[in-house]
Amino acid sequence: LKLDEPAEDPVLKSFNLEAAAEYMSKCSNVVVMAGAGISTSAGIPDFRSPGTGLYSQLEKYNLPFPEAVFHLDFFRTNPKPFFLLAKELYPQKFTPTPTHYFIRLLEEKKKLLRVFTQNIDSLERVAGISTDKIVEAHGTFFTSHCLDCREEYDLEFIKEIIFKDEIPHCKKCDGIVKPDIVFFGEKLPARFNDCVHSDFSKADFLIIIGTSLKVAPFNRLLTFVDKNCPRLLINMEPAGNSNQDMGFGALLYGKKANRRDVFHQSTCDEGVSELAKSLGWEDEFSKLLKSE
Ligand code: CNA
Repeated sequence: LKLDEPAEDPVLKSFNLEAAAEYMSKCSNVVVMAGAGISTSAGIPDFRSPGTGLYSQLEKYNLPFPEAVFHLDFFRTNPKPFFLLAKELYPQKFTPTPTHYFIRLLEEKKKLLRVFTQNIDSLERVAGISTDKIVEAHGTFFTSHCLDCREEYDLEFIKEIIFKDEIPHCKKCDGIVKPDIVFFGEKLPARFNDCVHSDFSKADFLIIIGTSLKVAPFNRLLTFVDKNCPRLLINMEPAGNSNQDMGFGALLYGKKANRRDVFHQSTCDEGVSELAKSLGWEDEFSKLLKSE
């Protein structure tokens, strides 16, 4: 801060969940940024949690480095590790978590502008959130395409083959069929860019939940909201990195005076129940959970 610049007033009364909820109760354009942590309670492992995360279980695949499993060049020459992993990732049942239902409640309350999810498990759809409210930033397992002729295949086709430990090949040209999830080196869906442009300047409250904020460009989105838009992070651990000068890194690593950021350290499901409670939505939230 330069001496001649007046200090800006804080946006929140204090930096806890209650103050965030009080602010949020007046908002109508809430944007949610979600990651693998919102689905771990549905039995789907995340990537980076030590011990349980998928990256810590990849040794058996002899990869040059863990992320190689999601690199297109590596996949073209050796798709086996990806399909073995896909089988492990495949949910036993597609059961959304309380966090998914909280996002649906946000929509029912007419507060949800959009949920941007990095997840590929499609549990947002299963929870009944309208598809036009969802941006699947890293794609989905729901559909697949042949890498060579682009023929489309559905989930059943892929599922049957990966559960036989085989590689799916195109019925037309024999190319490898790859689920429509975004690999490193691939472009994000066009819808992602369109919605980022329309939504982040409009957002009046940002919830970041269940993500390590390690993957770009997704992790930069939190810097796109207005400087007076509060940002609530609900996660088991601090997220972001120390050299993100505008992101949570700055807040957590003490580089900047805080005006509008709240870090609520808990599981996603506990965090959203407390948030629902602070918003006075406790009964509706538990009714919704019971009805599903
Ligand atoms: P990540 O890097 O594995 O980080 C997950 C974060 O969530 C970590 O900070 C954890 O501490 C935290 N976390 C885990 N469980 C909980 C919980 N119950 N409550 C609160 N916090 C929790 O995953 P990101 O999403 O940040 O990374 C982006 C990758 C992960 C995307 O490209 C996804 O496609 C990919 N991914 C998706 C899924 C899925 O679709 N369910 C599963 C695994 C990985």
